[in-house]
Amino acid sequence: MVCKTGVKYPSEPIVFQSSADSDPEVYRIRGFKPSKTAFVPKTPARERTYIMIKPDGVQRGLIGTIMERFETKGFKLVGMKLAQPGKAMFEKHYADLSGKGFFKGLVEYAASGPVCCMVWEGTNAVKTGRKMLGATKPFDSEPGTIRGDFCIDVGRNVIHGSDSVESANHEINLWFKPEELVDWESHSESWVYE
Ligand code: DAT
Ligand code: MG
Repeated sequence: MVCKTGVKYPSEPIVFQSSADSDPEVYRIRGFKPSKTAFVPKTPARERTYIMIKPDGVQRGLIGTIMERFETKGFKLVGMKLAQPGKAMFEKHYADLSGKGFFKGLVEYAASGPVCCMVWEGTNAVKTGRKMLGATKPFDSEPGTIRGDFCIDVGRNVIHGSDSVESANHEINLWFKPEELVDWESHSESWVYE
């Protein structure tokens, strides 16, 4: 499948009718010979994830440093803006946590200053993004992760990242209008992906 930018998207699984149809490239990536009817994607899926630098990250001048990590990793920026939308938006964004004792404080903190909203695209962008963020509690975040390197308190943990493809799609739709996302072709494409 070829997307608008001409980049090949491996969204359609390969169906093996017989071992003769099997693709050696799949063996190399997966490390095993697929069964006759196995559904094996040729490469992992390209995804988009919603990453947001919270008010503490913005105030502390960490936007550039954090963006650099995603950019140098090889992910492609497809949307970015600074916003200060107010509490109602964060009540929606954090709706799954509305029953938690820290919810009120979380919403107040998130709405207290500008946030930097971004959409990054790439293979496994959601899970990799979470790894780059580090654990929710900075004490548990490994050094080398964003939270591990730049913060101490869970209530000031600098950054948000989608935790699944489903929540990424929901959060991208919540924060961005379709026309705010730019589908562009990176000249690094063939230097980042085989
Ligand atoms: P994450 O941001 O890693 O996805 P989450 O979705 O469980 O974590 O929680 C959202 C944010 O809420 C988190 O980044 C910081 C805050 N938070 C989570 N657990 C907390 C706690 N026990 N006390 C205070 N704030 C907390
Ligand atoms: Mg979360």
